[in-house]
This record gives sequence, C-alpha cells and structure tokens, in this order.
Amino acid sequence: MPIVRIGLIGKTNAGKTTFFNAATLQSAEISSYPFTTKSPNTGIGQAATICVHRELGLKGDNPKNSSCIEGWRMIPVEIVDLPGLIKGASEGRGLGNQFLAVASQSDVLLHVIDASGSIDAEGKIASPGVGDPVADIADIEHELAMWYLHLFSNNIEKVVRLQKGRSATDFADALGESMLGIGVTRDHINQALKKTKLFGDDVENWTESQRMDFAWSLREISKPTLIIANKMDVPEAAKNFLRIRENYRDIIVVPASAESELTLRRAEQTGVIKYSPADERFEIVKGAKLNERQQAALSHITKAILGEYLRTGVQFAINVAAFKLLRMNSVYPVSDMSKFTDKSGNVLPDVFLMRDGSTVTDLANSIHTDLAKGLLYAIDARTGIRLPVEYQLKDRDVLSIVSASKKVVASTPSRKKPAN
Ligand SMILES: Nc1nc2c(ncn2[C@@H]2O[C@H](COP(=O)(O)OP(=O)(O)OP(=O)(O)O)[C@@H](O)[C@H]2O)c(=O)[nH]1
Ligand SMILES: [Mg+2]
Repeated sequence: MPIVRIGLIGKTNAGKTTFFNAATLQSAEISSYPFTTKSPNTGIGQAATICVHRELGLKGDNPKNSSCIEGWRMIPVEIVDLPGLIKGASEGRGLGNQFLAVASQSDVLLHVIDASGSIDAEGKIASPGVGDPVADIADIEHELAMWYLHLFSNNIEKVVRLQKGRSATDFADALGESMLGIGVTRDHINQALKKTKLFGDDVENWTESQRMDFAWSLREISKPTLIIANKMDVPEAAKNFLRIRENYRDIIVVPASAESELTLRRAEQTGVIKYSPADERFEIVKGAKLNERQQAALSHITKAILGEYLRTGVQFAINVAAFKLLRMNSVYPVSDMSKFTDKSGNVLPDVFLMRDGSTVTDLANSIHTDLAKGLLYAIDARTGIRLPVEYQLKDRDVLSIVSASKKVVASTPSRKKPAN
C-alpha cells in the first residue's frame, strides 16, 4: 500500500521531535539545545477514522493492515521528523542543506511552531513571550520558498533551451523534469502559473519578484501544509494563538501540546492511565499508584489542555492532514460481501487510504498488480451494485474486486501490524 508520508518541519526547538515521539512512540532525542535533530527520524503513526464495522451492524472486526480501537480504525502513516530550520537556512545556516530533498518526499507538511514564544530569533530557549511565533512562521515559509526559488532559478536556462528546442511540449513539461525529484508535478506547475498569472514561455523575462511569487505558489500548491501551534500548555500561548489565526487566515492552524500527548501516551504504556488517542480522553486506572509529579502533570493536562482545547492536538493534526488536506478516502476491500471478510474469514481485514479521485483500477493496483491486470469490475458490498473500473472511490466504501486473473480476490497478503 502506498503509505501517506507526513513531514514535520519548523524552527529548531519548536517541538517537532516531541510531536514525532508522541505520534510514533519512539524515543528520538529531545532537548532544549538548538538543532538537536541532526538527521531525519522516520516512524509509523496512525490516522484515525471511525471504522465502518458498527455502521454495518458488525460486533467486531479483525484488522490486519491497521488496528481498530474502540470504534476507531487506526491506519498507518509515515511520520518524518526533520532537522530544525532557522532564518537563513536556505543560505546554509543551521542544518538546512539536505533539508529540501527530504522534506519534498513528504505528501503533506506539518509546520510546528512554538506558540508560547519560548524560543528567541536564534532558536535558543528563552522566557515565554520573548519569541514571536507570527514572525517565525513567516521566516520558515520564506526559507521554504527560497529553496524552491533556487532550484527553479538554477533550471531556467535549461527550461528555455528545452522549450526553444521544442523537445518539451510546454513550460510545465520543461520545468517538470527538473522538479520531479521534489514531488512537483506538471499539474502543480500549471496551477502555480494560473495563480500568479504568469506565462511560462516568457520565463526569461520574469522579474526577481515574479520568480519569487511563482516559487512561493509552487511550494504552497505542491506541499499542502498545516500549522501546529505547539506548547499551548504554556499560558503565554493563548494570545499568540489568536494572533496566528488572525495573521494566517488561509492556513489551518491546530492548537497542540506535543509534550502533553507524549506524557499521556507514556503513562498509558506504563499502565497508569487508559488513554485512547483517537478520542483524546484518559482515565486513571483504578488502583494505579501515581507519584506527585505524575499527578500534577495529569491534572495540568486536564485543566490547561483538554479543558481549554478539548485535545492535545497531535492525533487531530494527523487526521486533518490525511483527511482534510490530502483528502484521502478510507476504502475497505473484502472478498465475501455478505460477511465482509477476506478468504480466511477475517472481518474487514484491510483499509486503504486512497487519494481523492482514485478509481477501482487504482485500488486494484495498490493491492496487487496481478489483480489489476485481470480487473473486471468491483461490487459495492453495501448494495450489491456493480461498479465499473473507472468508478471514483468514496470515503468508507466497502467493496469486492472482481478480477479475471483470480476470480474474486480482494484482500491483501497479511502485513506486519504497525507498532503502537
Ligand atoms: N511546554 C512545552 N514544551 C515543549 C512542548 N513540545 C516540546 N517542548 C520542549 O521544547 C524543547 C524542544 O523540543 P524538541 O522536540 O527537541 O524540538 P525540535 O523542534 O525537534 O528541535 P530541533 O531538533 O532542534 O529542530 C524541549 O525542551 C521540549 O521539552 C510542548 O508541547 N510544551
Ligand atoms: Mg528535533
């Protein structure tokens, strides 16, 4: 299954690795020194969506490629924690050099910021309120656009040559080749041209500011991004959060406390609380012995985070990234439509995250190329209706794929369960 990849970017010390550890339950190094993360950390987290089993009247299910926790289907996604950025990173400050190559492998970016203003301009920890998160967002967004600008500017001569030599059909074709490696498609390039009202065949004559406009649009279009306003557990963060929302009305901003989520998930691991990340509610396990520090931390989380913002924001941000920004649909292939099982009798064994617009053919391809080769049609398990191969999948579809290569095959070979 092509797995959704979510990249964590942002200024050094904003809390990316804390978010990463909370989401993946790994133990990557966290510290208050700038540039703690030297190379990317990769792990598996989950996107949560209400499972279809209840709606189908089933008592339970037997997930294979995912898990089902209290009615939530937890679907593995890859989370990549990147080295921190700082103003001037695209000019080589900090650890920025290898950044773009890795960041660009992500389908979606979570831009983590310190909403409490506890990091100064240089990325050092300072008293809350000293730093300005609104300026931090602008600085990092500028750095990202600058990377795109450099890459684009370095290729202008080549693009002109390709266009003049008619070996490229158009600008998007000529530029697309150089930017394919960072996930920029022809469609992204055409959308950026449209948005900036620029014409590709005139690229030699673009001014510096037109080039920057184009790079900025291309980065926004090719890498959907949401802002994680982190460290909301610090009192100074509340007013900054309002300022951020006011200044960035076109971007989704999720208030979060990565540290609180990490505390809850670790407490769950040690058995002192029962916590469902998808519901973002916890209860203390009867008879559990909490020390004073744990008690204080949990009551602070209840008051300052769950009481104010309902959730820690970590799981919520992943869900928004997968389902709102990337507009993924969760689709459940089965073999036996009356029981919603695979051939071995597992109920709703697999769920696939499919991009909006994906078809039955795309799903068959994601399951197995052999299945796709002989593909005939699919059947909607709820209604028994036959769906053509070009049918566009909808969220929560449960269907059986019919292929000539193996009569009715619909479930995947079993895969390792994600660690959680
Ligand atoms: N109060 C509070 N502190 C946090 C939160 N998340 C992270 N921190 C603290 O912020 C500091 C930096 O956290 P990291 O997770 O290492 O930050 P980073 O963004 O990965 O930093 P780099 O690797 O240098 O880019 C640490 O002291 C964390 O404990 C949070 O939600 N609330
Ligand atoms: Mg880090």
